[in-house]
Amino acid sequence: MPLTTTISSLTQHYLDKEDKYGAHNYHPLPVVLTKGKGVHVWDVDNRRYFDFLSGYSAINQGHCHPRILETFLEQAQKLTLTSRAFHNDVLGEYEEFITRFFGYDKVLPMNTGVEAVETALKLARRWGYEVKGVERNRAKIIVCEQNFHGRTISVISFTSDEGSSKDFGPFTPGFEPIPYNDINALKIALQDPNVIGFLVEPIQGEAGVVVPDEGYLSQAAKLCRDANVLFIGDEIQTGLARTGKMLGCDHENVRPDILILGKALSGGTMPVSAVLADDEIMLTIKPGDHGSTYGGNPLACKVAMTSLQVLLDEQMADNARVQGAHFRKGLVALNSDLISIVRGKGLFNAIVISHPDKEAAWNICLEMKENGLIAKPTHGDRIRFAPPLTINRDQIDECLDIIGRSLRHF
Ligand code: IF1
Repeated sequence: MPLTTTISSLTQHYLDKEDKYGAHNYHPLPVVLTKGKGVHVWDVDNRRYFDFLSGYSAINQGHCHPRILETFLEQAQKLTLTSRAFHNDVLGEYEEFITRFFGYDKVLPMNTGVEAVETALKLARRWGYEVKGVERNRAKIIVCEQNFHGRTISVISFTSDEGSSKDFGPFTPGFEPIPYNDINALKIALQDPNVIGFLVEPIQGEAGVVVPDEGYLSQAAKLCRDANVLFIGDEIQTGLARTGKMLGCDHENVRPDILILGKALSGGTMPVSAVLADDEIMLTIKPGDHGSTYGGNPLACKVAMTSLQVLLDEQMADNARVQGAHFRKGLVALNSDLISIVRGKGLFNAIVISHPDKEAAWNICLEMKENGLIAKPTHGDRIRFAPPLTINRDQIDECLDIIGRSLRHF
């Protein structure tokens, strides 16, 4: 059911430019944003929206958070990049801060999320050969079907998403997919002595916010410990207060052997990611074995410290827990026959749309845009709802009203 969505000539002007000069590697909602503040963004026609994607959970602290911006602007005028060829007066301070914050011996700073995932895979393999003693080039890492860990060739080598991998082969070997949330499948896979790691998202994001059964993460961690296999937690999207705890693994008191962070680590200002581990793993990498031009740059380090501190000072995890529970209750109370499933944790939620029109979720997002809320479908029939963690109860109620009106109008 095609819906009319208003596209002004000014908006169309920007869409045309991107269409003509930019790669067509995305299919964005037809909205052109020009300003962001807190939970709101404005388009070029000065229409205001609630942002219910938050840059795929990179903007947990809210758009243009004043304290993060202040840090950014101050450091940007002082020293932005030294490379790791030289030391600087920020990196050590940051390394101490973040390792104490999460309780690990060391951190390896990178930039994008997928770089941190690749770094974690390299660390696990290096540990597998040099500490566990697996035969060289035989190391295997267990991954979950329907995962999303990024888009490099090695990482898409173990994706189950056809779109992410089709005609990008040949692929990197050494990864074994098992069903997510299936403890028995993990138990069987761990019997292979060449397995050195288990890479898992505490909640699967791109799959449509798939929350595993209570106990899955803790049982998986125990099975890994018993098999001398590293539990590698990809908290790039579930971490940093998004699910109502600082980390998704915190819901089950699981401490990943390798912790991967990204996205909101910079409050949506610039790509900052990090891999945390203890010395037995981290020190298998020697000088010159791994790195990146911008990894651990002073600007990123300062911004990351403030981005983390703000999460604590403004109790964003608690707010995510409270507002998220209220939001899910409100979604259920809409009693819409278009919603077949409501699921999530904290302010990481999604609805599954049931409707014969495969464009239904997309058209509902267009309708919500007309009503002042922007979100985007994933895998066709799921709509992810992930506002900044600063959202308050009145704003949640206003958004529930927008969602309800949009569903009814549809
Ligand atoms: C896109 C969603 C997808 C991630 C997890 C690593 C990465 C991501 C758990 C890589 C990135 C982004 C990438 C973006 C869409 C978005 C996403 F789940 F967040 F919605 F794709 F699944 N681990 N997720 O979620 O981090 O290299 O992007 O910094 O690629 O379309 P990155």
